[in-house]
Amino acid sequence: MREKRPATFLGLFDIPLKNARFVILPVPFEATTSCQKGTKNGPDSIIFASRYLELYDEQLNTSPYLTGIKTLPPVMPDKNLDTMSSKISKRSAQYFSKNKIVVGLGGEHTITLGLVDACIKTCGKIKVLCFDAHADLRDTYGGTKFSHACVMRRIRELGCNIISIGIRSISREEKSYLDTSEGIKILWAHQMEGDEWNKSLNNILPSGIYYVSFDVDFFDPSVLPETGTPEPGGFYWYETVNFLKTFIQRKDVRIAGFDVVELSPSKKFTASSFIAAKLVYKIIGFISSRNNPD
Ligand SMILES: [Mn+2]
Repeated sequence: MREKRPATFLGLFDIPLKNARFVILPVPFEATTSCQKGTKNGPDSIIFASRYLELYDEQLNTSPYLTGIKTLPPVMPDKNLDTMSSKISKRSAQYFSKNKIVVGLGGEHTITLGLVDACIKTCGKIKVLCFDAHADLRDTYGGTKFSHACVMRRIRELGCNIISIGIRSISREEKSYLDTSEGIKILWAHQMEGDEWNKSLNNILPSGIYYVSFDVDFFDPSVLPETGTPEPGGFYWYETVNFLKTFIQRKDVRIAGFDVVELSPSKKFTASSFIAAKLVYKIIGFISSRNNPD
């Protein structure tokens, strides 16, 4: 039984870094969550649930873990929000620079800033594709520039283009910023009804190197209720996974790293944690099953 195995992603035994194509970086950081607290328990809960997933993927007819997945020690939280970001950046840069695909497990959405910073420093010009219910474009929130509600604005200030999809909650201040800024594109949830968004979105997403940030509140709360700030009108499992498959397997797109953030598990053993864990493994599977190796 795999539950006797280590407390690693999928319960896999440790492998040397050189044999890993993916590194799982848990970041149990929570300082500014607005609504439902508990995102600091996200990484542990995802890892716990992942140990019960099947290693074989019937959609891909492969066992994606065979490409090498190593779970790293967590980045321990720091009280200072600014230094936490540079701590995450320094840790993850060690792996981006070795061409590893870094998989950040949050934690609140703020952790994405450090990960993207490291990704830019080592991969150069990248684009950020963000799945989220919220625009996260505030300049400050709760008295800090490093709130989860500001993360995409801070990332834009790093100089990379952002495409945010599934957005269905934004303030007037953020909308004014959006209307007067370049380099940020939003696809609103109300424009993504029906089956067509999968195709039309792939037509407008440019080629290039991407960092993907997945806030689990992109999903409808009926799919995944346990998140920091839930919003109605979200997305379902298959439309999301099918979009990810088409996008990730495009020959003109490369994924340098990704994160899954904002899971706020009420207890260790929940459907929301399983869904987040399976999402991580699905994305790993889509990246590792591409015809052209990265
Ligand atoms: Mn969000």
